[in-house]
Amino acid sequence: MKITKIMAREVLDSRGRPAVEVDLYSGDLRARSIVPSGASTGAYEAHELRDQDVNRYHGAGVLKVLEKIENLKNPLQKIDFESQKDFDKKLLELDGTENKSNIGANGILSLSQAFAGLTQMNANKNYLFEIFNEKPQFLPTPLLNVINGGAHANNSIDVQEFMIAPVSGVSFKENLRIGVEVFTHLKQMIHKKGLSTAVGDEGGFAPNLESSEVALELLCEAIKTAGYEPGRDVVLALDVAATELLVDGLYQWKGEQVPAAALIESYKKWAEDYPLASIEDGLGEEDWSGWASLTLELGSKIQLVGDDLFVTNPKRIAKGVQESSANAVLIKPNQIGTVTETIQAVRDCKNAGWNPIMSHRSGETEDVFIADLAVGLGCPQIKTGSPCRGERTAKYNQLLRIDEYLNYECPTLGRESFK
Ligand code: 2PG
Ligand code: MG
Repeated sequence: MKITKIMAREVLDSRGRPAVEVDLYSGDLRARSIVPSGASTGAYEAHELRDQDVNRYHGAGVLKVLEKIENLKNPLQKIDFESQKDFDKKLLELDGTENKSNIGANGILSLSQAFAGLTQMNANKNYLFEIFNEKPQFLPTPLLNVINGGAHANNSIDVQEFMIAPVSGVSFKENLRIGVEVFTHLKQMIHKKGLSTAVGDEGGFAPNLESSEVALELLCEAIKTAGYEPGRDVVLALDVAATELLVDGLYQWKGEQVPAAALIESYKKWAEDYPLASIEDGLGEEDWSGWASLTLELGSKIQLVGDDLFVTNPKRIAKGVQESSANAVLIKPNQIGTVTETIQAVRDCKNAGWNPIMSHRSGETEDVFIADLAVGLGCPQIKTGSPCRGERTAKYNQLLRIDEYLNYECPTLGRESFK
């Protein structure tokens, strides 16, 4: 496929920060892609290039990336690309750095994702997922982030994300409905307590609850009030984002400075007291030994997901597999920077018998790329915020369309999606 025209522009993400959007043309075909951005970013993520010019968007502008893309026009338009792999390889070559700091991962991924869009059009497919797999065997279970704390909220809760995962529905559509019903009851319950029901960056509530335990209790109650059984119909998942809790090598946890062992004790207790199916970033991104202990203690019982720990990087995933550091990986395309490397990360996970979980960023866009990618790559779960705020529902709505397109015959794995 030949690229005939490239347009790149500065648009906005859901936090009102600049993001890179690319339009890639091949003859009459045009594919568009926008790249999201994180707040609790891992230190080992591919580099997100920003202008650092304080006179524009407080330094967050992306004009430099647009300039870099301008310079890529010539080399990219000369080649007839055979595949995504081919295209991404060329991008990496032109960037020439290990962490994509030359063009910026935001620049590279916008081109890479747009190329996937062109491939879809060129192959005359209705949906993007079909270029990865035309006959997916299951649709992902949604992980809906409904209560926010940590770096994503202004309250005193240590844990960054409290998620509900509806598992007893026969289809994605049914599971989403169950999740939304619980979300609605949760809102009423928070309102009755006289607390704020304003939503945070990912559409979850950020009420001023006293502790993580209170949040977990509240979730179980909301599930019951909605007419469902915690553990059977809906399970819970957390993103602790523990790197954010580290101060001088110790974790700020429940108002004290503690070592990893104290957090592991809390998780063991929670796993007994609540229908907890998954904990993401239970420890910090450098705490490899802590992660190994955590996995030894809890890995046979629940899903332990590395986000900042692995940053979707095949090299870090390989280290984790070797050291039995976790049993699942959060997959964020912009942490690694190309579609090809994202596919590789998912493949490596599966080869290790680990779950790949597709994920959004806290600063998202209307682009639904990850919804199709989750389906096409066979990710058992997708985490893309609460069922409110347009940039979050955009992904869930795309999955509803895909569910319909597949005649509601493509099941979800239910509780099995956490195995
Ligand atoms: C996370 C994400 C997404 P951010 O920590 O998993 O929920 O947050 O995009 O801010 O890194
Ligand atoms: Mg995370």
